Amino acid sequence: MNYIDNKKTFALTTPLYYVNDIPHIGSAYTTIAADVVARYQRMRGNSVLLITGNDEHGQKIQRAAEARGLPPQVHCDEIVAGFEKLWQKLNIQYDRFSRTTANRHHAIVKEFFHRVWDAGDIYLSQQKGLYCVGCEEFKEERELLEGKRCPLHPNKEVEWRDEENYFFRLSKYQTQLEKLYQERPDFIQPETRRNEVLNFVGQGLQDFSISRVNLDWGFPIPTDPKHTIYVWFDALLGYVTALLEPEDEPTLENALAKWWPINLHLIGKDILRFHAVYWPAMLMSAKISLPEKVFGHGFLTKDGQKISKTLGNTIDPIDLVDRYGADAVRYYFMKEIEFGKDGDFNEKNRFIPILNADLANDLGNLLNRTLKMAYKYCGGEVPNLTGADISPENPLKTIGLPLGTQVAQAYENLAFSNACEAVLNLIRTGNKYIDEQAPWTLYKQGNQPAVEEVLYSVLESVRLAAYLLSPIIPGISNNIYQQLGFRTNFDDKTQLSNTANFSTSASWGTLPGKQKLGEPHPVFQKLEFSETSS
Ligand code: ME8
Repeated sequence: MNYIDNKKTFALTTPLYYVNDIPHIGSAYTTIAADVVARYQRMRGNSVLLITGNDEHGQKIQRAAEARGLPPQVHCDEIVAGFEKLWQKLNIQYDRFSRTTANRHHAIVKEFFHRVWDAGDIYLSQQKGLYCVGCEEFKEERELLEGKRCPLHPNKEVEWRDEENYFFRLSKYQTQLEKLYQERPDFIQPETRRNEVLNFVGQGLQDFSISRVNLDWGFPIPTDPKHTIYVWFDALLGYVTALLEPEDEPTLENALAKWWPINLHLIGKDILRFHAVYWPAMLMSAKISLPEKVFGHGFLTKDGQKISKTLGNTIDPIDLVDRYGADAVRYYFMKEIEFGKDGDFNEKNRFIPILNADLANDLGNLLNRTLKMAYKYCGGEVPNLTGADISPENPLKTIGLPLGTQVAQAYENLAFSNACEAVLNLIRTGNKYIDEQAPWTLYKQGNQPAVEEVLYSVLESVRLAAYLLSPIIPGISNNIYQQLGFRTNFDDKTQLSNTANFSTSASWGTLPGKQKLGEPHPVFQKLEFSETSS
């Protein structure tokens, strides 16, 4: 394990998204999840490096630029700016933005190529087959739909290729890969994805071509510049380039010094093979240790249908955030879709009702009504109690005490939706508890100690909920913390990376008595369905 200043390092990646088009809701989905993991790891006091970026080379991008009548680099720069804008709007705190057109990336690709070449794992041969430019991948005929169409890109025909290419000796790594999957059963997650990979590898691995001819947009093969390096061979190394410190010379040694091995590659199920088969084999060939884990999540549909331009049902994530805010979008995807499974986006019937129920009615309302009572009955201060003063039978204390550990475990397992459900259970119980206890009646009866116990335990539960949900809804959590009288800023990376903070803050019963409360105001405005602005 790597320790820096006594902290564990945790490096994670999103895919480096293609720049053939403006960002897709799917890219937003993976990146939100990655940001949640990064924020959780920072909360645990770890040193975190979140890598995202763009994959800019290859035929698909070259054609997209041609279609717009732009030089490829100009096209890429424009699209990349759109990704950066989206990440800012979604409150994604990435540490590195990897662009495969960067000069330092070229240096890393060259050095890596030479290592694989020196290992004797690259040779020239004839490549014949059907190529899907959308996937940037050769396809077997049995993988295709009728009319030789790729199931992922059915609006485009695959193209016949018969050309001389350089090949990577993937087949040489068959046994080593199988050993890897057996010895490290967690390497590929979830289990269904692991099984897909075992099946694929079990059929026997074939060498794959890592160069293209008649394509300018990419890096030349260092030993034979008539060939261009295959986009995937180049793109996967974008993760390594991203590890360089800004002032570092771009060498593999420097890149691998501090953050390698990467702890988690978060990807969608569509690019599993590249990450769980090709990538470890490439690293084995270059004598580089392997990443810790590859997690392939499911695919999003819209109103039950595949999202595609042809169907005209794409969702512009920027428009969605503009209409509903970052926390709403982040929460919906993390809470409503079991991470790893496919999931649906339905704006009117699921997105809006769920956000209104959970964030406005349950969480927001509980804080708002309790704060108002704390002003009325306790002079605008947290009642002068600690968790230890609250009766062990108190239902909020019973749920609250083990909650920090449960939710931490859910985040560790990337079970975001379980994390949300566990917190919501506390919140819903809080609303029920306050209705049953009726502090307004207790106050009229002059039972001030009972009023204070009720209000303390509810305020503390809202605090704990805000803390534990802060990786998912940092804006709302900041707002709740301010209303509870704290100056915490969940967007401040330095403030959070302190291990002691987590054990205190994730424990029920740590809200300081007599803390001056902030002004009550709704933390989440009820959403109305609005038509897209575009
Ligand atoms: O594959 N549902 O880039 P890409 C969920 N450049 N996630 C989705 C999705 C959907 N409907 N559609 C896309 C590439 N995604 C390569 C990666 S990495 C070195 C190179 C997400 O722009 C999901 O994460 O096609 C998927 O794996 C990724 O976008 C594909 O992004």
